[in-house]
Amino acid sequence: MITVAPTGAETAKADAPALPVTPDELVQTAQACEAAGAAMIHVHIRDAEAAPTLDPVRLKDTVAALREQTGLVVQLSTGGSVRDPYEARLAVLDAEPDSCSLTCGTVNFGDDVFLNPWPFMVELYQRTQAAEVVPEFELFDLGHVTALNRLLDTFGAPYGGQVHCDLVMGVPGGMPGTTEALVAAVRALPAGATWSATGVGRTTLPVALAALSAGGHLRVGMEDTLTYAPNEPVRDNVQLVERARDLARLALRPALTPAEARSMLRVKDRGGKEVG
Ligand code: KMH
Ligand code: ZN
Repeated sequence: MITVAPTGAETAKADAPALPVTPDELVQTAQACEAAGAAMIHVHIRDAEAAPTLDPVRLKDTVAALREQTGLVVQLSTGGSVRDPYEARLAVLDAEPDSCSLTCGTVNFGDDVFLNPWPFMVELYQRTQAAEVVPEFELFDLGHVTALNRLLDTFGAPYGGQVHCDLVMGVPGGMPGTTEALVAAVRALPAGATWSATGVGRTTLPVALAALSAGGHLRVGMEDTLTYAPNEPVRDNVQLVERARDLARLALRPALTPAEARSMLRVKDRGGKEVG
């Protein structure tokens, strides 16, 4: 499964003009990435000034637009930006996405701190269960896997029953984007969990190759990667999805369709665009 994370919350449009920040840009990017092989989209939205926002109306409209105009599994970020308050992050679920991110611990994030204390994780997890939204457990560090196991042991299975994780590697402050770190994290995952991996910045390719060889899925996109090769900025999100699709083909692990991804993740059927 290829997930595209096209926007993120930390890069300014001025620094990366190809970053999709308007609703139209986001839908067009989503459609092009779906055609290139993506099955899920990890969504951060921006306001009219292209600043990160968790505005509830904009979130709802975005989910509706993506559902009408693509077949992608729609995953909203509950991480938001490093400055978003907990209440706004919890309220993301009101937009009724198929899936949401749920980060399993606090991590230094460059010069900032991405806060995910245990009580916040618990509250968010219980809200995903009540709202029938499939969480994707974001693991930035090995200790986050411990917290994930504690969450499942204490509060039971996620909605749908499938535990799905995403290793976010190479963040300055988190686990390094290396094969050794990936193997250590995967070994500690609960039995039966599915997982993807993404390597931030220059760890993108090593992490993708390690994930493919270890049986994982891939997340790519301009949220995580702005440089395609040394001295070559990323052209757009499609370029990153196409590279992931080609690597997966080479590994004889062709990309899942959105329908196959829905079935693997056991997302709730909320209607939306018919896909074959
Ligand atoms: N913007 C990062 C601080 C998520 O989407 O859940 C957090 C993030 C994780 O992007
Ligand atoms: Zn994100």
